[in-house]
Amino acid sequence: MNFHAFNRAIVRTPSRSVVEGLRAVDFGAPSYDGVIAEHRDYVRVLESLGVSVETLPALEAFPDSVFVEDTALVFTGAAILLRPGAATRRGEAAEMAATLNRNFARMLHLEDGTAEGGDVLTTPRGVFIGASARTSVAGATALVALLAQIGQQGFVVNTPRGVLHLKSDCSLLDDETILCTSCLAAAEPFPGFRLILTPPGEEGAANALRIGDSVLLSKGYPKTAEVLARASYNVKPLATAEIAKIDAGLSCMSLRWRA
Ligand code: CIR
Repeated sequence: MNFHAFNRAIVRTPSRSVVEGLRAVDFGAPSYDGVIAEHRDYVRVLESLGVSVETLPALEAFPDSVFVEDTALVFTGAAILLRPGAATRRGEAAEMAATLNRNFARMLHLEDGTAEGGDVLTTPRGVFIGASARTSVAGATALVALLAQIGQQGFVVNTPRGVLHLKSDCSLLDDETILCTSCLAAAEPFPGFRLILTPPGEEGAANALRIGDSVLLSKGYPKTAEVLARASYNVKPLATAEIAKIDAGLSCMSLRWRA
């Protein structure tokens, strides 16, 4: 199976409250109009790549609810509803339940600990779950058991300390290759994979998103773009400067699967 042949996605319109989104370090609030523009361009690119996108309405009560990736894991035919670790985000999962029920024949629920989708990297060799400040060891362990029920093998690894999510520092480029920061690579969490490292100073580029034959990459990382182009990836730069102010990147704005 080609792990990037997504043809369906769920996104959520950013709420006006997105300007109050969680951030580890406050470099200033993102502008609402700026986030809307980045989200609109993101959806357009997904659609241009043949993905059918369902857009859910904004949720003002949840400033970070545009980052739907953290609420669930989705696979062909099955979804797992997660339990976000951030207290202000916990209710986002329940808001996603009805949509998942409509789209997936099988639905499982994480009942123990916490886990956010940003900590989960799905690959052809298994599903890597990063224990982090948001994904507890109990949540990650319970997730491994749920994954087994839908025929997926889960592995618990560590998200580097001080990094929000595992996928803040990595992304799957193809069935054998992961784009990864040096910091994450040092722990050797992905045995058997070829790693392409983000050049020093461009760690923020690691949260890329492969869709079909394209790799969506945050704008402003020219060295990473060059490394990927030289390795024959078809790079599509997308603006993420506003969502980056609230610690977000490209994977977080959608749930993606092949129907
Ligand atoms: C948060 O701290 O939860 C949000 N401000 C950013 C979430 C980004 N999610 C992701 O990359 N999966």
